Amino acid sequence: MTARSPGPITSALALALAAGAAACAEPRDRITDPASPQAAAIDGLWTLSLVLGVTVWVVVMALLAVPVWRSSRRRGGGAGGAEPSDAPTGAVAANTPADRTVPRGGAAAEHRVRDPGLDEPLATADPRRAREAGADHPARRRLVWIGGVITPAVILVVLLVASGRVGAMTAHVERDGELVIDVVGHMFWWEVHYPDEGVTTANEIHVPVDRPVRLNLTTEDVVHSFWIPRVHGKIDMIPGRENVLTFEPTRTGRFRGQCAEYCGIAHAQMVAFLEVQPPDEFDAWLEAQRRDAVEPDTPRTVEGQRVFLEAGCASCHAVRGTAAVAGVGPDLTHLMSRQTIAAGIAENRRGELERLIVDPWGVKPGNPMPPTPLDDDELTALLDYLETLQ
Ligand code: HEC
Ligand SMILES: [Cu+2]
Repeated sequence: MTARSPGPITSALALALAAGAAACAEPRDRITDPASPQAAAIDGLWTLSLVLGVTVWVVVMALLAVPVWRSSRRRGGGAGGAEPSDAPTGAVAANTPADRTVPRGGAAAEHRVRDPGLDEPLATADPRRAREAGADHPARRRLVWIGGVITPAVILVVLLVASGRVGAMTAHVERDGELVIDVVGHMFWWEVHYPDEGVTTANEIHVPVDRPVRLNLTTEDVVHSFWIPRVHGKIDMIPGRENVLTFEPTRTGRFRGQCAEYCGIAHAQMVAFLEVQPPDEFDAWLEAQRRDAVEPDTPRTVEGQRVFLEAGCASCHAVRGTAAVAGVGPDLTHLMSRQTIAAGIAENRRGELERLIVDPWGVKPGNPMPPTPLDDDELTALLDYLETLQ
């Protein structure tokens, strides 16, 4: 009994179809659909480069195909002695540079001359054709000048001017009323501060629509690269340096971002989200974030807070309004206001929180958070407490 496995072409087709179907089924966050003038400028430059590149490629391929097609036709339809191998050896050899280097009558020269596939375009017996085929024919010279020098120069100048303009449009300029946010890269999550508001959160950056945003980007450890393609290009986060990114989101929505510079084992799981909200929603969010964490008010949540403070969590995390003030991991004051945990890797649900506490490396390999051994009662109380951190 042998089952026939699909061939490589069938598999590739099936894969392409599946990828296409998945792309169509999930239209939620298309990175080629700009949501700010800065991203639109970058997208425009990308499209221009693509169109010019494809045009050049098509023209070059056509120029390459014409002589191949011509020579194959000549050889194929060569009636009555037009075969180059029938040509007098002397006339052919006179046109080949090989004639000068290879001893006359040598086996190599003989072979070259008699190989129609290799020598035919250059070593033709017809002197007129030979001149046409030569590099100094005026038509060829024109082709080299126009196609090889002038056109590439024009294309490069167009791209240079266009990318200079996009560079100027996307560069940082101070804008009136800009919202300042400090983003700090960590292995493998993003710390987010609103210095003017005294707010700290992680991984999900909230901004109002139609207001300029200024992100001050630094890193706590290695080089990361901050990239939310819907609003701007990539920019590195470099130790000892602050890089600035400014943009003005013009559409509301939740836009996915990604660390774009390899930073270690969980680099690919270092996701950020930009939440662009209507101004009143943003203000309400900011107001809620400014508050300290709510005091636990049931015996179970009081017990949960005790576990949190005593089981080691507080040596890495802060919960504003409690004794936990550490900044090694994300600020958990308003943990439940985030949709995802572990930098966009898991949904923010009780089951995932439990998994993160019991088996943090199972959720995210390389995650610096250690597993915490807790008995069932402690774990339940801790989860009850975490769920109050709205
Ligand atoms: C050694 C430091 C350390 C300890 C101890 C620690 N954590 Fe963490 N924790 C981290 C780091 C770092 C992250 C970010 C991981 C990532 O996303 O890559 C994290 C992430 C989290 C998150 C997800 C937050 C978010 O918004 O993504 C929760 C919830 C959390 N920890 C709870 C706890 C609890 C509860 C304890 C105690 C049982 C604990 N942690 C102990 C370092 C620690
Ligand atoms: Cu990174």
